[in-house]
Amino acid sequence: MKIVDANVVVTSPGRNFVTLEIATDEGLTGLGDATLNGRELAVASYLTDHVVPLLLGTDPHRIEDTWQYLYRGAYWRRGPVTMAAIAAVDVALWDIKAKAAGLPLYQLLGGASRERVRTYGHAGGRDVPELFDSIRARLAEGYPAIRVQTGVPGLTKVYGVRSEAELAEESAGRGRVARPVVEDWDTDAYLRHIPRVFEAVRGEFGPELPLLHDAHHRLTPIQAARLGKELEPYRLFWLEDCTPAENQEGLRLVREHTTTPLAIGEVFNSVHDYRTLVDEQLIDYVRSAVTHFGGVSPLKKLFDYAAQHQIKSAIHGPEDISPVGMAAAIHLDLAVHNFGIQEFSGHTALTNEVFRHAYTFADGYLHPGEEPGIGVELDRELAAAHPYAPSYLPVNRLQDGTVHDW
Ligand code: CS2
Ligand code: MG
Repeated sequence: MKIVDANVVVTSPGRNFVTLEIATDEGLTGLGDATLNGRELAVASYLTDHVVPLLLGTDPHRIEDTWQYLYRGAYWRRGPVTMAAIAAVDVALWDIKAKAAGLPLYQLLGGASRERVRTYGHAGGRDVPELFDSIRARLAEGYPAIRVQTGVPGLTKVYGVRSEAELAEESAGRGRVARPVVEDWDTDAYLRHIPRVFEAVRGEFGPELPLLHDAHHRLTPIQAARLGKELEPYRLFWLEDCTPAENQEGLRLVREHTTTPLAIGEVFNSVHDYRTLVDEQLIDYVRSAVTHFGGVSPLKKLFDYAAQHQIKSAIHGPEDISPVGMAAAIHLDLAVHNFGIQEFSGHTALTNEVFRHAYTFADGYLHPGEEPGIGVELDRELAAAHPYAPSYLPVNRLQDGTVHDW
């Protein structure tokens, strides 16, 4: 079999997605997700200008060799743009291989290790009553675990905190912004507030519901250590991205002070970003996305490495991972032994029409379906009817104007 064509499709059915479609001389096609939120066109160009010409004429069955060729051959290694581009190739080739075998991808990854894939959903509210409503909405949708984010008194706009109405606006694409929105931040106010929020949530929803919280890299190690300690009575499933992730050594201090489980990795793009964290067992969950980590091949290797340290998988699955990236994730979730949990927010009805997928979400659990390959089809016409629209992630400033991690 030979690759005869490859195209990059940038579409915006509410938010931007970058998709690579590879076609072979035997009529099989494969899809890969290369979406990098806020920097989409950089990956599209990397693929179109520098990767697609190298793929034409090559054997799509040689996934590992192609991966190494693109990674080592470029000389300039790692980085989100490069690794999202390589991820799209990797997933598209796995899609083709699994279709050629007539099997769903998870069968090629070792087969199912479980019947279904546990998820967590997002709840948020500007204040506690609004948060409770949002938690109730997620519970009604069947989510067995819930990420809890809230507004902080005195701050006007905090990442991850939206009313249900704002969330609907955003998913419909009306939240797209041509320049980053500026949010505000005060760490002391946040640290004073969050333990009280979790106390209230436990009081209302009881001791059993698995609760997660994302600190989005905004704390120093000593601040994160204190937060982890103060949240211990509320027994979190995890505290996510508590410190700037690139300082792996910083997590030592957090770990020494708290038994709150730690999760990290959505901004990582290679195993080297995890070395200290895994070797020293400083975290409990690795949270990279298939789409940003170079694909299914390297993420499976990371999970196998993490398993030796009793660390579990928790693939990043926000709305900005396309259904193609989600499908690849769900196949991997079903197959790996050290699966932990899968983040899942779902997509709008329009997005699900552009990317028709075999995976299903029922009672809070996902299943990849039994279609050969990853089980996603791209409706090119519908995709073309919703062209790219510039959109940015927010920035965060302290009250004196200093830029802060968001
Ligand atoms: C978040 C993401 O899903 C998460 O845990 O941290 O929403 C993240 O902010 C976005 O994927 C950025 O594009
Ligand atoms: Mg996060």
